Amino acid sequence: MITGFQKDDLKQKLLQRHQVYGTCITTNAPRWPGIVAGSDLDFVFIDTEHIAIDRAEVSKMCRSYQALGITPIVRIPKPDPFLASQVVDDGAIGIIAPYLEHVDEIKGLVGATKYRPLKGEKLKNILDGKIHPTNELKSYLEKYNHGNLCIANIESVPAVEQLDKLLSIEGLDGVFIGPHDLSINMGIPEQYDHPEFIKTVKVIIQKARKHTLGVGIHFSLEPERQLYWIKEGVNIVIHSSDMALFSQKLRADMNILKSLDKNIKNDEQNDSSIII
Ligand code: 3PY
Ligand code: MG
Repeated sequence: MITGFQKDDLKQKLLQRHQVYGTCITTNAPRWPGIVAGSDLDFVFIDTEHIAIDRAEVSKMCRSYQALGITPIVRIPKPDPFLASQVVDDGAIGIIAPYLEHVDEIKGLVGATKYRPLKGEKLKNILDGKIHPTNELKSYLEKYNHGNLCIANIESVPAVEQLDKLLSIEGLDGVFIGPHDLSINMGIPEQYDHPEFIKTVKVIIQKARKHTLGVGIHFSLEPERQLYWIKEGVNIVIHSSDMALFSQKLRADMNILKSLDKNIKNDEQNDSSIII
């Protein structure tokens, strides 16, 4: 463990309204955590919604990043509290679930991250405020789940329509805006400069800040897009992914290398035309 790293580092930074920085990680290559650690990130976002990584690999990734002082946040494939508490057992500090639109989904995820390992009727009654845990149980659960983060992926019109209700759930720490799903749900696929898209993202940011939650938007495009949204109030910077950065750089480099090749071919063609 890196000296000084505390499990609740990211939570504290968010509470103090600091900017935090991370990227999406899709590879389980053993050398990757050390390489990523060179970029001074606060967190990594490990996505198991769209990326095929199995449970043991996710756990190894979480523990490696944690050992390097980087907070692992894992997106589970669906808003299932059993999956959420499982991934925390496996070493995730933060969990995100996609496409949240219902109060009960967020409550279930708060239960899984803040009241783990409690489940079933008792947890439901506590979350609904019908019963209260004893002081002993409360302090046990607080200690057991210290530093855990519960983050909601907001990425649809129905979610935006009842955002205040969704974001008022106690125990929720932050919002990740999914621009791809949101734009598709709005009927304007990938039109990230569309005035309606910009207006909607601004509403989500303002509401998240009003509820004192961290908020970020995950773009795999140029950093200027992140800068724009940082100026609009984003404090969780989820920039790109290993896969996107690699493919963008590889494509750009190949274009440079092949342009030389094209020049040579053009020269050869010119030469041959001279010969002819
Ligand atoms: C989206 O763009 O929909 C995402 O969920 C990005 O992580
Ligand atoms: Mg999404």
